[in-house]
Amino acid sequence: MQAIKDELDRRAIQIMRDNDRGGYTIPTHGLYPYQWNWDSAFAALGFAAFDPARAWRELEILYSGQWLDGMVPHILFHRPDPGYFPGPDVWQCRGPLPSSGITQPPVSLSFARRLYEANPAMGAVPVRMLFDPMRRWVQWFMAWRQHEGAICIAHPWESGRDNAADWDKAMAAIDPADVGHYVRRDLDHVHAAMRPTKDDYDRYIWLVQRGRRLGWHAPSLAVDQPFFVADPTMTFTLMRGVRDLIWLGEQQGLPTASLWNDLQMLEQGAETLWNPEIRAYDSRNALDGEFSGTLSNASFLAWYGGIDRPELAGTLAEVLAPLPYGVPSLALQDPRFDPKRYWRGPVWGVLNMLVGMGLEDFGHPQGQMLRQTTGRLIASHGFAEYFDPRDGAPAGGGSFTWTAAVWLAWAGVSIELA
Ligand code: 9WN
Repeated sequence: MQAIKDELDRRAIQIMRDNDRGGYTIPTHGLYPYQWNWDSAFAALGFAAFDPARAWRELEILYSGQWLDGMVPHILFHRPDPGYFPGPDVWQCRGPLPSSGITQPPVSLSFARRLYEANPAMGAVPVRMLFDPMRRWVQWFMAWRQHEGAICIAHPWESGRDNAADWDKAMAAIDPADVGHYVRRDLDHVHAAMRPTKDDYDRYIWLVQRGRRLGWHAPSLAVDQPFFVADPTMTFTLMRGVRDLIWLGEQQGLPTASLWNDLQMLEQGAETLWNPEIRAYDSRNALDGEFSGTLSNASFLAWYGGIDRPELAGTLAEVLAPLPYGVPSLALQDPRFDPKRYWRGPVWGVLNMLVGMGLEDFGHPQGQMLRQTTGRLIASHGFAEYFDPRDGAPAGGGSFTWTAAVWLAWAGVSIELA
């Protein structure tokens, strides 16, 4: 058994090294040739298992792309690559590095704490350097993405769960008739059945065009928002991030007062996402107040955010029961369930890990179970981008950084292979 684990460790490390572009990591060769925000945070955790200094470098480079207003972009386009659309020429942003104009879940705030805890002597300098940029990013979320205390997305890509069923109704309100001609590049790499539809893409690009027209100026973008949905992914990752940032600040004697206020507001906001009809956290359209009625893997991030809700454990048990590999991105019972299509059914190692870590923090046995399940999924089906939740068949891109990182940081640690 030890030999199998050693071989998987070796392969995971090799993937991280192959995707390393000298200080930052791409998610996978071909499909995603740039630095993505939350992928990079997972990459840092993966590196921490074998090269802690490199782990901090990943975060430092990510924050070097921070905008003056505090936002940390979802993609940094360090070197041009025609293999991905939309590239820097489409976004036309004004940050310190060529970037996209939207953000992604702030898991890097929490992963910085994990890096620090693993080696406080090495972490003291990077924490002192990153603390203020991190705090400014939190302020940006509270100023420009907050609605009744919950954190919203202004583009489906911000959630990291691009084509989740959560956004269907809100996206339907956008008329992308004037989007014009564009050429997708993702379909050169992955079968169309595993990717978002053309209807989705038209709206993704239409929202980018709107941002560009408004110069990516946050106050202008906030007027007559066409899409603004309060998202459990953002709300709970930020909530956890703020808790961990407070912890880091206290370790290093840095100012945390504003963060306590933010945390209180986020805790109130989380309550507005509880949908009693599905007995779980749900996304809520901030423009009309309607819940989406979606049981997704983000519905179970509450523990990760620091909230224990016994009723939620019952719903999770029902969602997990019919499937062998962890939390699907959409519950099997949902008529919109599509086992291969990206965030509308497949299992993602990263979400299994966040949900599992939260459960473990509260001592719930489901956490350890998810860790073992995810470990076995990767051991038998490889380091794919995501997996069919019914049989674990690999889907999307291969040799994926964050799946390797999940293995090294969590799922492969204390794995019991049969
Ligand atoms: C758009 C890189 C990213 C992940 C997202 C995932 C996917 C991009 C895309 O890939 O999104 O940001 O082009 O499909 O949905 O979570 O960060 O791995």
